[in-house]
Amino acid sequence: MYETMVMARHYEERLQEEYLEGKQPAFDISAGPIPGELHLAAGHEASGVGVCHHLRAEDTVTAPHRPHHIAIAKGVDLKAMTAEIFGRETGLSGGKGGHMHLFDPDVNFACSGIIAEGCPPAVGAGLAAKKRNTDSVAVAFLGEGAIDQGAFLESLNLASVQNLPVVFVIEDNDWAISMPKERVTDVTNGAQRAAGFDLPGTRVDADDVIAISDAATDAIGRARDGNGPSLLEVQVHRRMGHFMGDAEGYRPDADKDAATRRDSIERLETKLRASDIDDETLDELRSRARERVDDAIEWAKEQPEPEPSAAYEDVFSSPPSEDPERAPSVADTGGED
Ligand SMILES: Cc1ncc(C[n+]2csc(CCOP(=O)(O)OP(=O)(O)O)c2C)c(N)n1
Ligand SMILES: [Mg+2]
Repeated sequence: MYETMVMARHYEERLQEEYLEGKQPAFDISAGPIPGELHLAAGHEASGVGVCHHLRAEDTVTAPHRPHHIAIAKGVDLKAMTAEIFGRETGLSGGKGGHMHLFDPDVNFACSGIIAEGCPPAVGAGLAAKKRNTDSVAVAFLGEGAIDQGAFLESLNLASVQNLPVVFVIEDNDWAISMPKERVTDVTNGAQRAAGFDLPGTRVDADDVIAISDAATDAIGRARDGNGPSLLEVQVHRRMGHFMGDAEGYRPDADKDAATRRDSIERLETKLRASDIDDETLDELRSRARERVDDAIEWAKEQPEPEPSAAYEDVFSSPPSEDPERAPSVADTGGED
């Protein structure tokens, strides 16, 4: 878990550097090696890792717009994921999905930029597992800012009434872009939402990967054993802006400082040292994690960009035009498909 957490943190730090290249001085979001928006998850590692290390490749995970730590913990191919983020042809979706739309059928992982959107597909995966009589489970991650969305509440209901093997994990980082949670949500503890659906709800108050893993053992075990869904909320922290380029003018300095001080990786290091894991072992794990990240980034940057002529491939179920030079018209896209 330590190695995966270090990998996830180093990944975000390296992407941060790469992302800024070429975008300054007048922040041009389309410039540089990583075009488009980028939401980094530094400070969320304990949640993705504490939950996903209980999962198998055949279990399904859906993640929100801040997905990298969860994807890494679920075992998504790091090189193909990085190439996707860099918009390259060898990326998970041929470079057309970008960082918010990673999709890896090999380990049943998907994410979406639409908040709470991962909940209904996770319920669908849970229903499929039940109908197929397997013991696979599905986990839907979402932010605390998404817990008032209909998609989440309807998913809790359907999972509950059908007794499906689904675990909903709320990552509470206190903020939804610039909105503090107390201004938009009636409960301070999102796990309380479970009571309205007659489900177990648990909150882990600190971003302590061991405590999160313990809570996930119960929730995932329950789902695997056919005892139905549950809801887990975990406290995490946003160490960076909502997205790259966010100056965070709305955020008090004390809040930012507190998020930086509460480092889940340091917390785990302290625990590991107390269990007689020596510095040399920790160094080895850290180096191996960083090397994997650096290799993936170097590899991705050398990958080719997709051919412009392939722009419509895999985008429409029936391409609007066989002629790559011709842009789709309303008539093209509004047809029977
Ligand atoms: C349905 C929908 N509404 C609004 C948005 C715009 N939006 C993007 S991220 C975000 C806030 C998300 O906050 P939270 O769920 O707490 O996740 P965090 O960014 O804190 O990880 C919003 C409102 C969206 N992507 N989808
Ligand atoms: Mg949030």
